[in-house]
Amino acid sequence: MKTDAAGAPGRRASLQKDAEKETPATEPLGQGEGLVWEEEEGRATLILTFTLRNARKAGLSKTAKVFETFEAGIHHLETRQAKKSKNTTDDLEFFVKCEVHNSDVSVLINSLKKVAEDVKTIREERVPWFPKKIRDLDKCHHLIAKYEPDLDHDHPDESIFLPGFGMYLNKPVRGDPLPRVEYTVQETATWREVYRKLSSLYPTHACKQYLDAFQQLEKCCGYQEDSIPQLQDVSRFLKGKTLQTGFQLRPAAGLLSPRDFLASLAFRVFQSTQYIRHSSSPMHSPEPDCCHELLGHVPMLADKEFAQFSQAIGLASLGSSDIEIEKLATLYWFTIEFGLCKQNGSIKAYGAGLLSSYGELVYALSNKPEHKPFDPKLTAVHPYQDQTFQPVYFVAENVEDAKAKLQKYALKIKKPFSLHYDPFTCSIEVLNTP
Ligand code: NLE
Ligand code: FE
Repeated sequence: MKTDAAGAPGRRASLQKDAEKETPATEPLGQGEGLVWEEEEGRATLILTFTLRNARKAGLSKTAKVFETFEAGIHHLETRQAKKSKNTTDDLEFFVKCEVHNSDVSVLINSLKKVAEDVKTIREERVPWFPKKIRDLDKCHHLIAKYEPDLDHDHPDESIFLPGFGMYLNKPVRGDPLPRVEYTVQETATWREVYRKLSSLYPTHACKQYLDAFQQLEKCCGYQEDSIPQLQDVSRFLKGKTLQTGFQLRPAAGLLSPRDFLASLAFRVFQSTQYIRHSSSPMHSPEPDCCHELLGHVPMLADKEFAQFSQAIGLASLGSSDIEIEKLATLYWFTIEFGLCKQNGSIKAYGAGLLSSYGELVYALSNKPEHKPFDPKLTAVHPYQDQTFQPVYFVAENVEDAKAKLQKYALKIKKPFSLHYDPFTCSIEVLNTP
């Protein structure tokens, strides 16, 4: 986040009189940073400055024509007399903020160069599109195909690609309630096995926040070994009065792109799969399934501090570059998925990937893997793999401390704007935009 005036070209493009007071004569209008915001449906917002010579005789209408030709939506247009010109009354400097189709950006700039001088988009920086309202999450459903059924015959969950599973792979549609799924006897048997084994480990292996929430879920939300809880009921429970972390679940068809997945966390929305792992490998699945969501993620999302931690990663991801997204996804991986924390002199698990896998939960708290202290800067660039157990786990002092460290880290991510989340309207306010 930049707060200096140079980071806000809109503010520098003051009216003609003010410009004379504030802007040194040699500095062009709008000097600062040029941003191209990727808008929905392929539209970009563009900041331009240029000089028009002999504006009185020619040029003004030609300039306007360029914007008309590309059907640019003008958000802001200002002019002032050019400072360095001999012919001051007739040369104009322009500052224009407009919106055009992504594919027209460079053609428009080239056309402008034919009629005007000093055309600048001033250090162009692309800001990736991100959702601003909760309903924009309808566009955040890009899947990552981790396994190719034709190529990866060893993958235990190959059945999730079979047509019969189609009914679980619901593409969420705006306003759709979470679908209720009728699980088969075999699927429920898999759940039973996973549930029974894991709940015997939790008292010694799971962190306190997890245990408290799990107890609540068993008491009030139908968590039990004989039936798979419905996402709809669990979502209502998380959002409702009892716990009030405001998290809600949303159906996802599989593993989502990190950008889309993290963006939903900013709105306290957790995208969850609904199908269940293959019965041949109940104690570990390399990718998410409903055992992982319900036993791994849901209890932790019921904890206030943890919910804030999750949302903080989500907010940090909005509008971030691909490199930053990769780092945040790595942080997510080593905390929300595979995090450990200290508790009363011992180490416990709070990561969902551990709490949903009997095999890895036992292994993670044994002396086999390496344990390192959680430090966002180092953790964010630590290599990870997603095929089998992790060789390294990061240990946080506690959830509060992890949250504080993460928030400090997030503040250092460079963005030419800042964000504010309004929990009442579930929308993002973008501040300091050009
Ligand atoms: N290994 C986890 C499990 O077996 O439930 C799933 C991890 C998904 C990232
Ligand atoms: Fe997960």
